[in-house]
Amino acid sequence: MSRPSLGGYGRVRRPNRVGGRAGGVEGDDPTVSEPGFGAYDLVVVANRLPVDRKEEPGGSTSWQPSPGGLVAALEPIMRRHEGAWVGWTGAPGEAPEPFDAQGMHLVPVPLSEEEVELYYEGMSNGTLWPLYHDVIVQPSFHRQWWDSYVRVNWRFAQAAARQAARGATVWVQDYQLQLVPRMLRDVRPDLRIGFFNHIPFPPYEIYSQLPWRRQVLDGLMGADLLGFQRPADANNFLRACRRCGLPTRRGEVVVPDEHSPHGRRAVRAAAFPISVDTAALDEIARRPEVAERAREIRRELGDPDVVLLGVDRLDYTKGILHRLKAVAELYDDERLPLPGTVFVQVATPSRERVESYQALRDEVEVTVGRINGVHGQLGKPAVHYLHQSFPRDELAALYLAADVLLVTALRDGMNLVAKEYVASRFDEGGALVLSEFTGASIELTQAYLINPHDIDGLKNQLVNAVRDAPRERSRRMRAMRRRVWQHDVGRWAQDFLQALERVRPGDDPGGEDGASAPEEASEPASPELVAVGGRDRRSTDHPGSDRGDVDVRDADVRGVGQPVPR
Ligand code: ADQ
Repeated sequence: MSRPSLGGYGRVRRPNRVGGRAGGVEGDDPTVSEPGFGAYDLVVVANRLPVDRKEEPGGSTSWQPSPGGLVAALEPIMRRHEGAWVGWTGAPGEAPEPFDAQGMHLVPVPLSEEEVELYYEGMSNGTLWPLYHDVIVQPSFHRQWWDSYVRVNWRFAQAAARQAARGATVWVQDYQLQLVPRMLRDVRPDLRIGFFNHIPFPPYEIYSQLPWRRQVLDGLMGADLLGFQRPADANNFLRACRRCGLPTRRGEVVVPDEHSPHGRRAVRAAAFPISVDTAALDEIARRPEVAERAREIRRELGDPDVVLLGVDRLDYTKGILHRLKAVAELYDDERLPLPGTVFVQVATPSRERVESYQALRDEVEVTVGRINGVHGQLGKPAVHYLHQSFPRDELAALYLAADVLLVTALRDGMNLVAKEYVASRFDEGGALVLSEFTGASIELTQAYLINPHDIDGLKNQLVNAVRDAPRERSRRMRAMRRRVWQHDVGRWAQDFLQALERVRPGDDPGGEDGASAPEEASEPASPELVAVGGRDRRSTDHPGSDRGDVDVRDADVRGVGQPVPR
């Protein structure tokens, strides 16, 4: 069976392939060739490195660990496996030489000013981000952005191929690098390749708008295991595959593969909901100085009866305007008494050069100003708005100070803020109002769940969260804490890597035991897409509903939605 023919990656020259053996890679420059293998058994490939560059007063630079769940999750594993991390420093221009920090080998990938604009701000954040988040904002489609995306993905793939030892595991992260799995497999078929999508994978009706929908699927298909936040995301992906003529069965896609002895291989798709470092957050929140700071925050706010809190990147997916609308109406209706209530909205600056983010910031700031204009008093704003980043312990103090955390995302892969809040509430106090459009809502079912588009419903649940008896609030918080203790970020990484370990590259997915034999597609493939599977499946396809063929055991294995005994 021939490999999928996708018509190439647009106008960009595809990387040359190294035939049937594992070997070296070629660079952007065809005269440069680096045969051989790297030294690392585990290579993480992510858009960003896990460190931030810090300019010291004397003009020198140092590297500080960048806070974040992914780094916390992977750091111990990276240390154990002698891992390398390939990523961008966050600043345009030349990249520093690879260096060692925090027990990891860090490999900076350079991005030019133009690539930051086209690949990062353009294709990643102007096309894929809005498309994958239910087109809350209209995605833009530009061929120049796509070309840059291909070029940059290839650069990341090359860098990873240079670091990976023979037979190593490479774990590619997120939507900015969806072509890397295929590019890597082409040059290094010896590798075990995993990919994790941190954001939702949209329904096919939305995904199909992408002019490069075939190429992106082909890019992902280079992986052995594709991880998604929710079973629904994995199902959306599998359905897109079927629509493109690739047979799927029980959470696997069968793809042609000339490197495999059987001429084909299985790509598994499953849900692995990401989480937080629960023990670390619990420990920070228990520090006496953090508890003292939480008390101080309430004093600074004027000792109100009720503190409402929102903590988000300033992003249109987070539903900040919906939240402000609900709170303002509750002030209007006097169902939230003033001045006894304050709302603190912390909004981290994000993607500030992207137009839709500038427009959102303006709208949020005008709205906050309007609410304070109507409801504020001298020295007592009704909404405190902080467009700033905070260190971990200050966030923990804010979480402890808040009676209610509001998470009103319109669409969110997971939402770690919700889990951080729960992990920090060792006192079993506080209440979580949580959008059902977050991945977190599948696990944190004891939250006050809301549909952020239903402003009346949101208002009612917010009032319930404020007014419910402390016993009821503690009962809910206790149940949610059990969940985040048992499913922390370490378990997420371990589950994913163990599932990737179980991939046996030589297996025949359509082999005699029939365990994972391909099934017929359940929907007609789009006529122009049938070439993806290497053969025309139209004659065997029959229209029908999406069978949602992520094996339900995927969900059970991860415990999604399952009550967890303590
Ligand atoms: P994000 O969209 O960035 O992540 P989220 O999961 O909530 O959303 O993570 C935000 C992180 O930033 C949290 O760790 C939070 O503590 C931190 N943060 C927010 N405001 C801050 C502030 N003012 N100062 C300091 N830190 C702040 C993407 C996806 C999510 C998915 C994650 C992980 O969009 O759906 O949960 O990746 O997979």
